[in-house]
Parts: sequence; C-alpha cells; structure tokens
Amino acid sequence: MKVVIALGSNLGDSQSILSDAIDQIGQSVDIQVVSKFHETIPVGGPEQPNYLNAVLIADTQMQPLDLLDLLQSIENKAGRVREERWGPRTLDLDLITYEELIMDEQLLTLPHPRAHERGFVLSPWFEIDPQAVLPGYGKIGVLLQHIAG
Ligand code: A4P
Ligand code: MG
Repeated sequence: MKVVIALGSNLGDSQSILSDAIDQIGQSVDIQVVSKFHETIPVGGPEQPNYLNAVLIADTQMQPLDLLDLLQSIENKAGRVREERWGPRTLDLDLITYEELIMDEQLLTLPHPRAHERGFVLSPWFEIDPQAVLPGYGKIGVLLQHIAG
C-alpha cells in the first residue's frame, strides 16, 4: 500500500528530530522518497516558532490504524506533549493518505482532513510527486495554486 506521511517540528533540534523520525519510520515501512525539510510559517494556534516540515512516501503492508499507532509511538518517544491544539510540538506525524482510502473517524480521518488547504503539506509533497492526487480533492498541483492564489 502506498502511504503519504507528513512530518513537522517546531520545538527542539527540529532537523535531528525529523531525521530520527524518518529513521524510525523506515524500520517498519519501506520509504520510497523523502522531501527536503521546508521551513514554514506556523498556521493557526498561538504565536510559535517557525516549523520544519517534510513529506515522505512509503510502501507498507501495515493496516491504517496500526500505522497510526506506530506514528503516535514515534511522536511520544520524541517527547511530544499534547497541550494546546495546533500549539508548538517537538514532532507531529500525520497520515495524509493511505492508497485511495477514504474514512471519517475521530481516531483516523483519511485523507487528513486539512491536508488539502495546507501549503506546508502540499509543497513538500509536490516536490517528490508532482502528479499526486489527494483522494476526494484532486491534483495537489491545482490545490497548491488555490492556496498561493
Ligand atoms: N487523527 C485523525 N486523523 C488523523 C490522520 N490522518 N493522521 C487523530 C494523524 N492523526 C489523525 O492529532 C489529534 C488526533 O487526530 C490524534 O489523536 C489522531 O487520532 P494530534 O497530532 O494529537 O494533534 P494536532 O497535530 O495538534 O492536531 P492536528 O489536527 O493533527 O493538527 P494539524 O492539522 O496537523 O495541525 N503550521 C506549520 N507551518 N507546520 C505544521 O506542521 N502543524 C499544525 C498542526 C498547525 N500548524 C502548522 C503545522
Ligand atoms: Mg497531528
């Protein structure tokens, strides 16, 4: 199954935190390609430092909820403390797509409910897969133009 995972960090040594997270993800799934790390302006939440964001594409046999569990355990190991919604974080790992799967549950919504409007997800994703389609929303290149415009 092809999956797209978004990574973000704006607390601590974000460069190493993202690199370590990628290493750990790679122990359980087969990573195909990783974007560069993009420095981005925070969207929503309180005033907070800029983020480093990245996106990776991987191939896995894991089921969606098992993959979410894996991502959350890696977040927790990185010292993620959930305080404020959209607040600063050492590590945020979001499952953006799982093949073409569409599901709407509180625990896991696919595609990620805000990916279509977020440049910090779409830009790194576009860099590694310019033809990608966000299920239910269309080509990410077109979505990006809407955000920019
Ligand atoms: N959840 C449901 N669907 C998913 C999914 N597809 N992937 C549930 C991951 N988790 C999913 O997430 C809250 C709950 O969402 C989880 O328990 C999971 O079961 P969280 O990571 O604890 O909380 P959060 O990250 O604060 O909320 P959320 O809604 O994921 O926030 P966003 O939308 O990811 O926004 N600005 C910049 N520049 N860069 C960023 O990376 N990130 C955010 C967080 C805000 N602003 C940002 C950035
Ligand atoms: Mg999250």
